[in-house]
Amino acid sequence: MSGLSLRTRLFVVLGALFLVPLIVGGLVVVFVVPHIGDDLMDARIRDSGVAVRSEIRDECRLLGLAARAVALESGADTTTNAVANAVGGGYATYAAVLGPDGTALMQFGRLPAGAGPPGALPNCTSGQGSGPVLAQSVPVTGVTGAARAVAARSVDRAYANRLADRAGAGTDVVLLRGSDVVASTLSPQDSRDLATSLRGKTDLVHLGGRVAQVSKASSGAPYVVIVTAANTGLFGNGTLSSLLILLAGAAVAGLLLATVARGLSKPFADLTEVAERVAERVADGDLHDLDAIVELLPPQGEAARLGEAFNRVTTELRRNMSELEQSQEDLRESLERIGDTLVSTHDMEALVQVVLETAVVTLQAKAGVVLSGAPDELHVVAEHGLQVAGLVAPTGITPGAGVLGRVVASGEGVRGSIGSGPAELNPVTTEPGEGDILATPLRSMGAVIGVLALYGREDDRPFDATDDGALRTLARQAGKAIDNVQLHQEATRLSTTDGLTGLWNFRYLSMSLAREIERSTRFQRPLAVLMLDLDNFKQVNDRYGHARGDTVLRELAYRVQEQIREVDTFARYGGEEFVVVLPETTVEGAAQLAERICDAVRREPFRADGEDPLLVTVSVGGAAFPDHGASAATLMRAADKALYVAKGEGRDRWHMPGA
Ligand code: GH3
Ligand code: MG
Ligand code: MG
Repeated sequence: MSGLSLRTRLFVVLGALFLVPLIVGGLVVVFVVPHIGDDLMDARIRDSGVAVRSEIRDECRLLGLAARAVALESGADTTTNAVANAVGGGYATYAAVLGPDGTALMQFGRLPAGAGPPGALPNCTSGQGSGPVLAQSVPVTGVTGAARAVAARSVDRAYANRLADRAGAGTDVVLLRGSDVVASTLSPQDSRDLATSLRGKTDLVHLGGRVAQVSKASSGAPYVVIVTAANTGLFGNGTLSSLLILLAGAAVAGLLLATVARGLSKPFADLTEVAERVAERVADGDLHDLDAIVELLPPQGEAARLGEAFNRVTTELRRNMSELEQSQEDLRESLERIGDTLVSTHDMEALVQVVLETAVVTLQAKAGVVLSGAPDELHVVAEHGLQVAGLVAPTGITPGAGVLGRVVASGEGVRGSIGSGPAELNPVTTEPGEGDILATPLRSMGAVIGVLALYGREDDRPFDATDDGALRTLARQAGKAIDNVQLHQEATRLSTTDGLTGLWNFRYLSMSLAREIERSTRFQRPLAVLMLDLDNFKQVNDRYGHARGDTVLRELAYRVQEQIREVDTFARYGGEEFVVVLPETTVEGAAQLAERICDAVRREPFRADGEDPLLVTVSVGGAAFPDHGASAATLMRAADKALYVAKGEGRDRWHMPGA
């Protein structure tokens, strides 16, 4: 039974419990009930027998009364009337007044064939076997020539039917004289067969499907009387119907059992199904929505408790899995973060810091450092946890010196215990001198620019080849990002600076001036601009060539740059015209600077290798915010006007309204 499902087992056990009483009940129905039926049947047939015999005896008595009536009436009336009254009143089927020799003086009705002469008819009360007629005769007195009066009734099929009616529905009656059938409700053949099979029997006899009661001829009932009926038992045809009932009962019980077994086993079937589903999910590594599966379980009972236990297991499983997923997610996030940062940031230092921190966290290092500056002396650009780990921050490292310097010089990474033997692990005093190190060169534009180094693992396990691979990957990505930053910086620089002089270009000047005007407007601070234009510059180009003109422009830029402050914006406005934006500067301050610029240009001739020195001068126009202009455009126009004035006044000078 161990291989069977719970449902089947329940079915079998419950079946046994139900079937035992059912079988007992069935046996009762099959074996006892028919007997009860038989007994009832026997009693009924017996009663029928009694009823039939008493009917015959009553008939016999009635015939006696009829004969007596004929005798009496024959004395008082005519014999003709006497016999006619007996038959006409229904008391007899035949009546006669007989002479002493037995011949009929007067008769009415007919005797059936085989009844013999009327004088020879036996009295039914004598109990002697009679032919097909019941008869009684009495003496007649006082009537001339008459001796006896007779009343008789034909014993035929009609009479048998009457008897059968008395016996009850479904009953047949057969009357015998000796072994001859006198009258019967059955066919002549059936009657003879029945008579044959019952010969010599008395009382109740069971014959196949019939019951018969046989009673001997007696006084008043001079026939062997057989009363018979089909044995229908309690429910008709006993055994078959009992079997049908049994089968129907078994079918109902079976259905009931199947339902009960199913109801009892369903929670376990559900649990099994849920367990299988969860197992499938776990096998697929998908632990989401497990609750939804477990909720399929019934809310109460043992199965529910099993389900709860099961839920705890899945919850625990899911917790472990989600922790795992979380740590994977953390790693993925930090890698994504570095990816985002690397792509988006153009701040070199922040970028290097992120790379370093990602390396430290990912490889679970105690500390880390990034040095750059190759091929010159290396300097720290990012560090993490050095002080906490009790490590010296590297200083004064030159490529080729110590562990870090060698990585930069050779372009080869290093992994191992510092100072453990090999030359590449031999430190200088100004870098960490003990513990484990994992370092890899940082490259940009194909050249080694620095080194990324990690010191010691949190769990004190030495760095392995996998760690090395991971660090190289990070360093490679960092290198690409640094390239990006440098390219971006170069592009930005190119787009806002002038290629010839390296000064800010017109575009940057516009942005810068707008910003300064806004700031001065908001804080009501002074602001001034100077516009510069070289004097007779066309002649320089014409006389010495365009290249010499370019050199002069660069020299001018240099000389003016020397005169201005860090916060001032010095831009090439276009051609040989320049603009200086002077925040926090009044008309007086601007005028002083204009003077200094003119002087710085004029004072020394412009020299160039293998060329004649050139005397160059510049004219300057100034304007102040907000007196000469409250917007960028009006301020610049005012400065241009002032420049025009300076040119008009003879060049090599400055002009500024109000100064
Ligand atoms: P002035 O300003 O004193 O009135 O006389 P100018 O000769 O300087 O006249 P202007 O300002 O109109 O001359 C502009 C000249 O500057 C024209 C051009 O030959 C020269 N120039 C402009 N841009 C450049 C440049 O980028 N390189 C060189 N070499 N020359 C330039
Ligand atoms: Mg000009
Ligand atoms: Mg000019």
